[in-house]
Amino acid sequence: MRPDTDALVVIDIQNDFCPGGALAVPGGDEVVAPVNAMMEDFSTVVLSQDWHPAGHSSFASSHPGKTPFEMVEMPYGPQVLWPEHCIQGSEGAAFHPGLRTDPAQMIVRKGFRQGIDSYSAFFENDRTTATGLHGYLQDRGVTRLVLCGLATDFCVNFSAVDAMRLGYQTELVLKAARGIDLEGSLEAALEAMRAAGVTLT
Ligand code: VGL
Ligand code: ZN
Repeated sequence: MRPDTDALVVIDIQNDFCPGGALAVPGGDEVVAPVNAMMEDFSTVVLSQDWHPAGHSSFASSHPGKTPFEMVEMPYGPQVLWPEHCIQGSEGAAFHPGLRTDPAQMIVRKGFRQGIDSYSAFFENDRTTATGLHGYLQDRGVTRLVLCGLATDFCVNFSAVDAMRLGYQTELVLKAARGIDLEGSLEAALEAMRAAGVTLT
């Protein structure tokens, strides 16, 4: 068992990010078994859940003439446009049915504001609007995070870099994470995490 100062943060293991889902990550469902096993070691387990309203501004379908995976400029900076995914209350937004959710004390939802996307479990894509997760972890006395989940190059990457910025000792367990890999985004994300001081194991 890990000390109470360690938390496991499980990013977005939802049906839409698994094979057959709207924004399937290759091998996304392969993380379920290792993540379930890791939960045994932690007294604090947090799950994040991508949770968009219908017509969300990160969907290509909300931008006439645009197609998924194109970039647009949002007031807060560049944004990839995605297929419609993780719509609040939909089957696609539900956790993978094999994922253990009982050990989690906290489920943090993100991306629920119409005009702003949120990759990180800590801050939305303007990098300043907080989700509340940092306050929760601080209140629980957590200083060290172990991250896993989907997708390595988007939500996991942004969460890990924010965690370092907030002062957590941060580890990413690669066997329990999978990436989307848009034009080299996976290698770039691994490099960004290394540069930020994230331990990749
Ligand atoms: C994610 C793209 C859009 C993720 C969420 O969980 O990595 N990626 N929304
Ligand atoms: Zn999303």
